[in-house]
Amino acid sequence: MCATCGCGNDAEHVGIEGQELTAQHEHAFWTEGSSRPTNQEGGGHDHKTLEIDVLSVNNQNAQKNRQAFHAHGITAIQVLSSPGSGKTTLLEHTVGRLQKDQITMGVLVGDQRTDQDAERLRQAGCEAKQITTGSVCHLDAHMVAHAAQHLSSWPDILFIENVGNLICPALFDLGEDARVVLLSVTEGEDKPVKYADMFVTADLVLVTKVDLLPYLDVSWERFYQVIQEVNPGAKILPISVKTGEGMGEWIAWLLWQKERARLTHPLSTH
Ligand SMILES: Nc1nc2c(ncn2[C@@H]2O[C@H](COP(=O)(O)OP(=O)(O)OP(=O)(O)O)[C@@H](O)[C@H]2O)c(=O)[nH]1
Ligand SMILES: [Zn+2]
Ligand SMILES: [Zn+2]
Ligand SMILES: [Zn+2]
Ligand SMILES: [Zn+2]
Repeated sequence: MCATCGCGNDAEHVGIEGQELTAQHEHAFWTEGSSRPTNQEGGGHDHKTLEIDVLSVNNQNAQKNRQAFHAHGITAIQVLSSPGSGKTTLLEHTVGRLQKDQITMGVLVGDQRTDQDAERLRQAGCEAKQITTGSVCHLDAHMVAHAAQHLSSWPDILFIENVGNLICPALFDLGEDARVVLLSVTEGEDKPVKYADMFVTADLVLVTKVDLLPYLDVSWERFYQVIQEVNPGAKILPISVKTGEGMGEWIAWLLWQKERARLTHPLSTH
């Protein structure tokens, strides 16, 4: 929840792969040494505790996710943007590229309703699990742990596609190693200033749909300049799935994240 708007107070209608998350349940993904999903021992809990301090509880859960990801040799990349900026499309086009580099990928994808994005990603050839957030406008670390538990194997890179929303997802650490924020050229170059929290937390900003720039009154340089002013530390790349522009740099960045995670967490198996 965005701490004040109350959008996350009610976790009752959260669905993981079409099953509602009930009040009492197990947390197998966080259990140390759990080799793979299903029927592992884990502590159950009462969701009322989540209301005490949503963000601090989320941070604790994110830390557990991070440890579990590293223990399983998973590099986790969170993908964020407003609705329709091209998150799922980019991931669909990423599957085959990573396969060429012998890297397996999986996706956990959040939407308010429907499993359409997960289905698209399965069609593209990777394992994908849908989280439906119901009345909640963002993913939290707890939902991610439950969805991860449904994976049939641990991928080298796990993408977590958040609900399309430039506001409160910025506040929630999901336990990822890096954050990618997409901004499509049709949204306007003022968005990084207006939705600064989102852009400040990005490790990589992808300016998407640059094939459409000839039809607009804004240049790539202008996007670059505005994003750089808001977050001087972020890497910023232009990308288009239509022309393939930027796809090579995107894949290189992902491979570097994988390598960085391996060097930072030498105990992980990958
Ligand atoms: N011209 C152009 N269109 C694109 C590009 N990438 C995505 N699109 C189109 O943008 C639309 C939305 O793309 P999605 O990938 O569904 O966007 P999303 O960010 O996953 O959307 P939500 O999950 O609903 O937030 C689709 O019609 C895509 O075909 C691109 O590089 N160029
Ligand atoms: Zn909200
Ligand atoms: Zn739980
Ligand atoms: Zn999507
Ligand atoms: Zn929210």
